[in-house]
Amino acid sequence: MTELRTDFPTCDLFCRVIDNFGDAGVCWRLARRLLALGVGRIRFITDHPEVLALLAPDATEVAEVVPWDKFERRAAEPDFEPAGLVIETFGCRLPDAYDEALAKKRATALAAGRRPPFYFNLDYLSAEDWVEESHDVIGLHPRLDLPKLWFFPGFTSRTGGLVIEDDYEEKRRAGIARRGEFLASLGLEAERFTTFVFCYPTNALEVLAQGLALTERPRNILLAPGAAGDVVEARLRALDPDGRRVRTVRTPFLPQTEFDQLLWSSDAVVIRGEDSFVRAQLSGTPLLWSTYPTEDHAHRVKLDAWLERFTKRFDDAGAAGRYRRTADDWLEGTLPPEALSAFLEDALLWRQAFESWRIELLQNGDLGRRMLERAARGL
Ligand code: TRH
Repeated sequence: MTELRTDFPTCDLFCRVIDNFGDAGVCWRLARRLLALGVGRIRFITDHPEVLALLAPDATEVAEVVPWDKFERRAAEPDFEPAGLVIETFGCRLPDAYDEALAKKRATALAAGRRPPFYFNLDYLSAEDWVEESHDVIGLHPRLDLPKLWFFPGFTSRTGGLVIEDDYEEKRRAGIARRGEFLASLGLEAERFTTFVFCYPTNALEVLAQGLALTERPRNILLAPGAAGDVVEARLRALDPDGRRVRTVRTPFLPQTEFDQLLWSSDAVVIRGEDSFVRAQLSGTPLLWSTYPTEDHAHRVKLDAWLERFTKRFDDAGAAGRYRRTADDWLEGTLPPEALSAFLEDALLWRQAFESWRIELLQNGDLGRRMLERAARGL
C-alpha cells in the first residue's frame, strides 16, 4: 500500500498518563504511525516522560518530547505557535493558554482564507455499539470558537479502526519465522507450547498459575515484568519446583517496537489493557483478555461487547460458546484451573476464529490514515 502524503507538517499530541503504560503506549504508537504517514514533526506533550522513555528509549530522536508543565508555560508566551494538527487523547484537557493560542490561530487562518488547524479528541477503544454514534462528532468549546472532532478507535468501518502499520504483515511473517531464535535467546525450546502472560494483579493469579502448571506436556511460560508476573512466577516455582511441567521466564520490559515478537512467538496469550490487546488481536494468537478493571465494572461491559463481535468469527457454534464462557469466567475470576489449562490445550481450535478476526481488522483499516484523511477534509 502506498503511503499517504499528508500536508500536515506539524502535530501536537497530548498524553496524560493515568496509570500503567497504556496511555503513553497508545499515544506513542499513533505518533510513530503519523510520522510514517508523512507528518513532518510531532511535539509529544506528556506529564510522564519517564513512562515514554521506558516504552521508547529512542523517543527523543523520533519526536520532540516536552514535559506538560514546561509546555503549558511555553503556550502562554506571546510568540507561541500551535501545530496545524492537534490531538488531545482520552479527554485529557489541554492547557487553557494552548486552547486560546489555537483559537487565535484558527481565527487568523479563517480571516486570511487559509485552512485552520484541525483539532481531535481521540478516545478509548471499545467494541460497544454507542461508539459508532459518537465517532466523528464535532464538539464545541464552552468559551472559544474552537470546534474539536471526537474520534474513536474501533473494530468496525463506522469507527476510526486500529493503528496498523503498512508493513505489519511483512514484519509479522518475519517475526513468526524468528520464533525459534527468540525463544532460544530466552533459554527456551521452541517446540514447547508457549504462553505469554501480561495481566493485572487483580486477576485470578492463583487459578492462572495452577492452570498453567496443569499439563502432561511441558510448557514455556513467558511472564511480563510487574506485580502480577511476580506472583505467578512464585506460585509456579512452588507448584513445579523442578521445572518439569513449566519452564518459566521473566521477560525484560521490551521497547514497544519489539513487543510484537512476544506475541508472534507464543501459541496463546493472556493479555491486558488496550494497546497490548490490539497487538495480540493483530497477531492472530489465541488470547484471553484481562480488561482494564474499573470500579463501575465497565470492564465487564467492554468484554461482553468485544465477545459479541469476535465470537461471530467462529465457524463452530459450540467452540464459540466455550470460548465465551472461558473469557467471561477468566475476567470474573471464576475460571477453574482445569478450564484455563483446557483453553491452552485447545488453542488450535480457537485459531481459525482469531485468524478470521485479524483479517477483518486488517481490512477495516488503519487509525492513523483515517485521522489524516479526516483532517484533510476539514471541519
Ligand atoms: O499498561 P496497561 O494496563 O495500560 C492501560 C492503562 O492502565 C490505561 O490507563 C488504561 O486506560 C488502559 O490500560 C486500558 O495496558 P496496555 O494498554 O496494553 O499498555 C501496555 C503498553 O506497554 C503497550 O503499548 C505495550 C507496552 N509494552 C512494551 O512495550 N514492552 C513490554 O515489555 C510490555 C510488557 C509492554
